[in-house]
Amino acid sequence: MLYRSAISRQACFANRAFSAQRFASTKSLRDTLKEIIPAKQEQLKKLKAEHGDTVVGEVKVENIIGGMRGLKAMLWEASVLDPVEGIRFHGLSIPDCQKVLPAAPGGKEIIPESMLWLLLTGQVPSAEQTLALSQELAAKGALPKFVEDLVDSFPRTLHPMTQLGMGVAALNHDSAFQAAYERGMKKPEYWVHTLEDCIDLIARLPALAARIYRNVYAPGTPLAPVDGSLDLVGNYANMLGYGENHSLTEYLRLYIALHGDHEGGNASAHAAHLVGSTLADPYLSYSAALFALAGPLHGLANQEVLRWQMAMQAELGADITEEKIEAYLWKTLKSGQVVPGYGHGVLRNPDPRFIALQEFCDGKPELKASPIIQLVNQTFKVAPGVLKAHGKTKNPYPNVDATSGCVLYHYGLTEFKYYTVIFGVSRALGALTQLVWARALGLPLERPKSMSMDALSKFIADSK
Ligand code: CMX
Repeated sequence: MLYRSAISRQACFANRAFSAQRFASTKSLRDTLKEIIPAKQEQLKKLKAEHGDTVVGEVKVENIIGGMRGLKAMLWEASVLDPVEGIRFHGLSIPDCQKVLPAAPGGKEIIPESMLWLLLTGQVPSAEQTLALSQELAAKGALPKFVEDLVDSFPRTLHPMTQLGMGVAALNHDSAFQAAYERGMKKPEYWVHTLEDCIDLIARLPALAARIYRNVYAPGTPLAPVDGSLDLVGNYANMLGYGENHSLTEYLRLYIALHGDHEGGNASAHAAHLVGSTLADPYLSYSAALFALAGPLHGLANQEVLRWQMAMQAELGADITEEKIEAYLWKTLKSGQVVPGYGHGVLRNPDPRFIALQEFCDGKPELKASPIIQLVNQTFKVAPGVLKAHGKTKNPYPNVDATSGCVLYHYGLTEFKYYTVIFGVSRALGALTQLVWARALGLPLERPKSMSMDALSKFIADSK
């Protein structure tokens, strides 16, 4: 609870919680979607017809030259990010989700299958529906032989994210959407085949990601096959070789569920949306997202955080005080580097995902006692003050990456170059959900208008 007070404004939003439907029927995922899609299509039609020319905001020169920051220009259904209170998935905050979404059998943390169901439908699934989805994913989880061979042919030195993106792109060999498109399917069928591809891809990601891990970090060792009795993350942990570690498996469930979506404007989600808008299939669209995620300002930050915290630990020695951390933070900033794990393009408060992961740590004595996690906590006490004094970042608070890798490290998953791959397994939940909705709603090709500096200067001169 130590961290939750840091976002006390969240309490003001309590009344808005649970806008998602709390109790779904026992219908299948496909039947649930079939039932809700017509109403959403109608909503969009009405918005277009009745409010198509309503002005939402203005476009300033600073938006055009500033990475379109803050510009409301995309439709994204599954989640909305408030700068102060953080992410809500169909209206549910992270603490709401922790209360209502089913866990894995024998576990306590949100199981990603239940988050996927929520993201896709806006409804909270029952334990039975979640289990049925787990079983479907496990049944579809094995990789085609040619993809195994492709991944096995990569040099060990190729970054795991490059391998993941290439593996995902190659899976489009079996794309149901692409095959149906070539047969001349009609528009109302688009979402059905998109959904099939999305479920198949989510199902196969653990086997692909685990194979990359085995090849890069433990070549020649056995790789467990997908086990039909396990959930998505149970299988992933098992294939990574950590199936016996219940705490790590639970952590991965929580991390993958919470990281599943962060509205649409972040680089990976937006890349999937942009590429998907060309009617490229979900495999090609999501491989684009993975290459965006591989950038150090985005998903690669979790590997950078650990590298930075460990360098700090090595330099400061055993007796680490807040004064020493403060001096180290200034040294980082004065050398022109960013403090990894701090700042955000939208958030202006500590990231609730960071808080949820810290609370997970608080509940485990071994994590509370872990020197690297203690260092994360100490840094959290000092860094916001230093970043405020530095005066550049609009958000001096931690984002989710400030802690995510340190827990993996504690449990023995010490290969930090691999951490973004786990993020990549997770982000599929939200980015692929939106592809289903984009096809169900018939969203068009994305095509913003660009301007040159000369054209901008002329526009400014002419408008004086
Ligand atoms: N340390 C030092 N300087 C920082 C900073 C940090 N953690 N965060 C932002 N700044 C600086 C920016 O580099 C920028 O400086 P310039 O004006 O010299 O270019 C200035 O503050 C203003 O930036 P901003 O508007 O606050 O932040 P942006 O939206 O441009 O960037 C982000 C957001 C995340 C890329 C940035 O905060 C950052 O680089 N953080 C560290 C890397 C990190 O943790 N990334 C993970 C993001 C989480 C995610 O992808 O989900």
